[in-house]
Parts: sequence; structure tokens; C-alpha cells
Amino acid sequence: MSLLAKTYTQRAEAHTNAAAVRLLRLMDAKKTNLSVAADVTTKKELLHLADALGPYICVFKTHIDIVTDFDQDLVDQLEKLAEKHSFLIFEDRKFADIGNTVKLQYSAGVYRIASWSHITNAHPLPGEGIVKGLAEVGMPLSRGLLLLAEMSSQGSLATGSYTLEAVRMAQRNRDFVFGFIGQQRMDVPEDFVYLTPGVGLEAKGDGLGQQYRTPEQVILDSGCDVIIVGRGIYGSGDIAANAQRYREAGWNAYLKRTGQ
Ligand code: 6AU
Repeated sequence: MSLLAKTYTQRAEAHTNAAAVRLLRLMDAKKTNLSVAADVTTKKELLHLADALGPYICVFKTHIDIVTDFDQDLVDQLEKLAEKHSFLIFEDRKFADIGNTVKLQYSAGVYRIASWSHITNAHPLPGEGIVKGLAEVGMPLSRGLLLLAEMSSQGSLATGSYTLEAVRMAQRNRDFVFGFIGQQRMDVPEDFVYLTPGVGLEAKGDGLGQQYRTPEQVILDSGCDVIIVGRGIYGSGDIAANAQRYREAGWNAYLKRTGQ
């Protein structure tokens, strides 16, 4: 059976990373492949989004360094909401330094990301040391890493051989790297999970280089697994109704893909 015809639950068997297994199983259990990108700047707004959208999502994606009134209580409450609604937390930190530095950035500082975020991501740009450094912190805590193989923004330099090298780096580190931030599935035998930003049902861009495709283009045409949606959900209107629309569009594309 081709990988794309398999259900998320069937694919969980091909993974050893604990965060990946949890994610794939909870997507089928909750019937959602929607991740919300909660790019808001206050603790109150962030917690509101997590509680209001929790029922519809598999992953709650944060940019914790944009929260003006960050404190430890925010993280404690976020973890409780992740339990309550059964979603994983993904701090979109986009690490991009040498192994020793990212190890400190991941474990220490104000945010102590590794202590609460199930998933994080990194640019492969510095070379494999970035994965090794993050793994030293993340593996003992059962965390998972995504490599940025491609970006959604116009003029991104992450293309061609850079993207191929990102995939090779992931292949060599499958215990920790379970997937990618990318725009299309690469044809390799291993099962990687693709989380894909740049998703919008109406807008085609944002005037700052962001480019949007529909859930169907992402899940069905490009073989990716999770749609990441930010402003399409919290930008205007009823956020729960917006989330339900994206959830349905993403899920229907997955059902079509797997022939269910
Ligand atoms: O739906 P938007 O455009 O409001 O938000 C998209 C979210 C933002 C970006 O920081 C993030 O997705 N993102 C990423 C990630 C997830 O790593 C990579 C990328 O190539 N493009 C992108 O938009 O929080």
C-alpha cells in the first residue's frame, strides 16, 4: 500500500519518535489534521485561542517570544489545555545556530522551550550539529523535531539541493526528526510527517511575501499531512466557525486521499 493511501494511525507504526506516534494517532482519533498558528502577543489571547480552538485542532503552534507578558503560568495553563483538549504544542522556534548554542536556547533562558513544547523546528542551514544539539535535550524528554525543508514565502532560498540535503539529514536522524515543514512530500521510502504552512481558503498572500494554497492543494495534491493556519482562522470573524471550515476542508482532503 502506498504511503499516501495509508491512514495516520497505520503510519504511526512506522515511527519510533514518541511525539510523532502521539500526533498521528490523535489526528485520527479527533478527526483533524488542522494546526492553528497562534501568532498573538498577549497571554490572554493565546490562552483564549488554545481553549476556544482546542477541540478542532491536533497541534497548537506558538511563537512564544512574541508574547509580551509571558510568564511560567502561561506555559502551565497551556499544558493543562493541551491535556484537556488533547492537542500537541509546537513551539515554532526555527532554531538556526550551532549545536551547542541551540542546545542552550532549547533548554534554558526565559522560555525553557523543551520543558513544555512537544514539537519544535530547526533550519538545516548550520549542518547536522543543530540536530545533534537539540536531540541531546529533546530525546530524553520524548520530544520531536521538524526540519524546515522548504518555506511558504516568496523567494525562499530553501529549494533544490538544499531541500534534498534537509531530507538526507532527517533520514540519518529518524529517532528525533520525524518530519518537515515543507510544501510538498519528497519521494523517499521513509515515512515523514509534513506540516505545511501557507494555507488559506480566501487570501492568496499577505503583502509581506506569504503565499497561500488551499487545504486540498496541500493534502491531496502535495501529499502533506497537517495544514497550519493562522490568520485565516483568527484574522476575522468567528474563530471557531473558521477553524471548523479549515478542519473540514483538511479532513475531507485526507479522506479523499486515503479512499475512506
Ligand atoms: O497562516 P499565517 O500566514 O497567518 O501563519 C503562518 C504561520 C506563521 C509562520 O511563522 C509559520 O506559519 N510558517 C512556517 C513555520 C510553521 O515554520 C514556515 C514557513 O515556511 N512559512 C510560515 O508561514 O506562524
